[in-house]
Amino acid sequence: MTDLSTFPITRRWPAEHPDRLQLYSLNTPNGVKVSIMLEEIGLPYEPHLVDIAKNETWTPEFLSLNPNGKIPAIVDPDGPGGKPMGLFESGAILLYLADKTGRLIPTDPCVRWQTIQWLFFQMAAIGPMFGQVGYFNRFAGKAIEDKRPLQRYLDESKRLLGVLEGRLEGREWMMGEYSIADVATLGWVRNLVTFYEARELVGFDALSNVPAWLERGLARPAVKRGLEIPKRP
Ligand SMILES: N[C@@H](CCC(=O)N[C@@H](CS)C(=O)NCC(=O)O)C(=O)O
Repeated sequence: MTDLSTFPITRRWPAEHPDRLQLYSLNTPNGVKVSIMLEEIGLPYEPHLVDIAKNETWTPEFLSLNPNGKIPAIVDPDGPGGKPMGLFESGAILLYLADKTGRLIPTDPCVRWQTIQWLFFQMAAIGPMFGQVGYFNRFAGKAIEDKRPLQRYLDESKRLLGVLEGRLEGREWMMGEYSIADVATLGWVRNLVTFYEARELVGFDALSNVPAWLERGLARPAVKRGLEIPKRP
């Protein structure tokens, strides 16, 4: 039986099936990237709910796996060389799982790098900007009277959606084929126009390729399942 006791995170979130990949997460737009990916590739895993509303990412056990105190994070008992490995940052986890299974990343070197480029576009632009819209439009920042911060992030999010709209022209998915770039981006676009209540503010319905892509993505059974794992309490 695999021994994960060298990972302090397993003391707070014990592994019932230590031979399976351990996922520490919550169904936020960053969290669901990994659960969607795991559902897509069918790798056995054990999800553990980390309640960010209770500051559980700031506990010593969680910080031992991710010193940056953010979900998602994983421990793969069958890491490189068959040895257990911990990993955080959703983009790194997606790339790791894609390489481990040979799934959702093209093998042609040029197309592979372009997939990584669009993954970074999500990580560096879509996620941080849409997240600020959430803060200023829906959460604590909503009470701030000066609307310039909200407007700044709305403008940038609208511009980014325009980039995505262009990329999806003539393509079903961001790389043509469904890939980790879509896995990373779907949950963020969904959140922007639902949970963050910015659908009208970013002019979503004036677009055509992005809404059609989102609908296609949300219809995938693995996406439907992944969006609920681990479910918010
Ligand atoms: N760049 C990180 C961002 C992760 C992140 O921001 N996670 C949020 C939830 S979506 C979190 O754990 N927040 C808890 C907190 O800051 O207290 C990634 O993609 O993994």
